[in-house]
Amino acid sequence: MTILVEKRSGYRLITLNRPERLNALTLRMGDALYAALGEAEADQSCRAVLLTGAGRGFCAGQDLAAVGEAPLGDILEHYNPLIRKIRALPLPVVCAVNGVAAGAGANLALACDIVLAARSASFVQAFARIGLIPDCGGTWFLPRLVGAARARGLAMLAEPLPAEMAAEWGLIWQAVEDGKLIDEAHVLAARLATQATQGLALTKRALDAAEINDLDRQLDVERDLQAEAGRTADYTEGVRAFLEKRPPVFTGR
Ligand code: T3D
Repeated sequence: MTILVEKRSGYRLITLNRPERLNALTLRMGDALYAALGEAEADQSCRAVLLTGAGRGFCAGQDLAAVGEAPLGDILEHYNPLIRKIRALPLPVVCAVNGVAAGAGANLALACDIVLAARSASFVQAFARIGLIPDCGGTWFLPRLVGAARARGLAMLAEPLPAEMAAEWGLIWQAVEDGKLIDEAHVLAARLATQATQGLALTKRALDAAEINDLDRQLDVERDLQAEAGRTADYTEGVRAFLEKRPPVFTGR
């Protein structure tokens, strides 16, 4: 099984599982990951996803021994839906980058909502080393996360960016002690699973929309999505809990 799924209380742990190849992606593995995300979305009890890798790497990108599986552009017909799925998933997706994240593997991580990385992990836009361009959203994520100059350096030099520097640059949320990574990621996923799920899903939509909107248009987006958030039971509960001076009990509805 190249993708392992474990149901936890309120969330699912999804593990990339080809450790002998640093979890390099094959088309079947990409499709299996897509299916696992779809199953998480369809499960009413699942309110967050935690993605990580088995072994010493997170994901080394496309399996270069399997590129003959399909023409280059066709490979992305399998991986692009994966990136779109993560971005559009109405659940928070936490990524625990346990080791090197290279090529499509780096950008798979960057597609997630909150990225934690072990201090020993690194991010490599490895594409330039083999004559390719950053894909799986790399050319979109990089300049938005770290700015134009750093995006170009990362993409064109293909040097590993250590986790701590990735956090300093704003590429990821946090670098964490290696031995604490998975526990901290579980705590975060479990915490997110108790939050106002629909509000978080709408937040994802608003932040993604902001990437292309001017302020005027974005204010309209916020108005419309806030109206949706305001119709959720969790909003009612959040306000009631505040007024009653107690912690809210959100149901994700
Ligand atoms: O259509 C399209 O658009 C194509 C899509 C492309 C998307 C992409 O992702 S392109 C980029 C592909 N990925 C890479 O170029 C990264 C290749 N890997 C590396 O540069 C290095 O392995 C790492 C920097 C990631 C890690 O280095 P290191 O020294 O820690 O590990 P290693 O010894 O290189 O790798 C360990 C094993 O995993 C090794 O196998 P072995 O020798 O023990 O049998 C290595 O060959 C294998 N491995 C690592 N990455 C890949 C891989 N095997 C296949 N494909 C890989 N991408």
